[in-house]
Amino acid sequence: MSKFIIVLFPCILFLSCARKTEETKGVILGFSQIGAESAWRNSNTRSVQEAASDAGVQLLFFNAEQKQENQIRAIRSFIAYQVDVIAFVPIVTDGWENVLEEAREANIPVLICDREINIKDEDLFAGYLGTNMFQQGQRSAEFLLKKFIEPETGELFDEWEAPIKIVELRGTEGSSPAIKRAEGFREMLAGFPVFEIIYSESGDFLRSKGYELMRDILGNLQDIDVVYSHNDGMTLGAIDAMKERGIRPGLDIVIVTIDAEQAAIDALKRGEINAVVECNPNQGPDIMRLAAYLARSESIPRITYMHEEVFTQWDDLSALAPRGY
Ligand code: GYE
Repeated sequence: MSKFIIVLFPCILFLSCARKTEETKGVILGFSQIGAESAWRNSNTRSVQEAASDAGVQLLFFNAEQKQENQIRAIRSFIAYQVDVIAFVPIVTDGWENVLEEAREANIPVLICDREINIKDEDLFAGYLGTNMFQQGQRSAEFLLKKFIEPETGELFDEWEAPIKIVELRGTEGSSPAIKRAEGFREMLAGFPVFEIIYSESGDFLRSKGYELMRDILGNLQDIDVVYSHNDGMTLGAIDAMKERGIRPGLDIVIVTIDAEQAAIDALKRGEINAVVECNPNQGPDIMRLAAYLARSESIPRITYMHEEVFTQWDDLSALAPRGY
């Protein structure tokens, strides 16, 4: 029996791979990426490019260098080229009506990836594949509740003093991760007035801006208890600024960050970060799978979320596999 499984298993694997390639092979996919603002983004780009090549998808890839107008231009060029499917990562939520209308007129299905859009006519796109950013905000706040609040009494643990002062480093203004991560976080803390967000500013998801913001904040504000940062890049920059001032990240200031890059996991293991909320960039294989359905005019789910976890200072992370980004 066991021999049978050993022999059969690789065959099944081979057959399912072969079938996958067959379904996706030859699909022409136009993909507009927003740029290279973070290690997370670079990994997301790698995932899309590798998955396309594995699946035999012909990928037209454009990097918009953080400009919406470049993305709109790229999408128009995909329409002119008559690709089978258009996929794009909308840098901000608003302003996509016209170009999506043009895609619809050309009969080209559109898959929204990673970031969400805000649009009245939801039929202008076929579906969304990405991560649950509202939940990431909630999970970040959930960690703070565990860290600061005694579950039985609902009061602060003895070692803390109210109010708990929070600094928030937000992502790109008008982008869905910045909006949703802020909303989910606030919703979860709503019943706990001991938490006060004393400062909230956009660091554009950039490590350099995270550093600059934190340097300025530390010059102006005292007694910060928590930094909640919308991505690891900004967090790592903020940690540099704290160390320059002799502040011990993770001890003097509690740090919660989103993405789960290897560098953030390493900082968590060193005790310099207290919680890391995962945002999964490995979306390429699912994008190819959904693009293949759309190319065959089949419907896809309205929303597909990636699997994600939370890593905290209380977890044993010795067996955690290398992140790859
Ligand atoms: O968290 C950040 C990035 O859109 C979810 O964009 C993504 C965010 C990610 O550059 O690092």
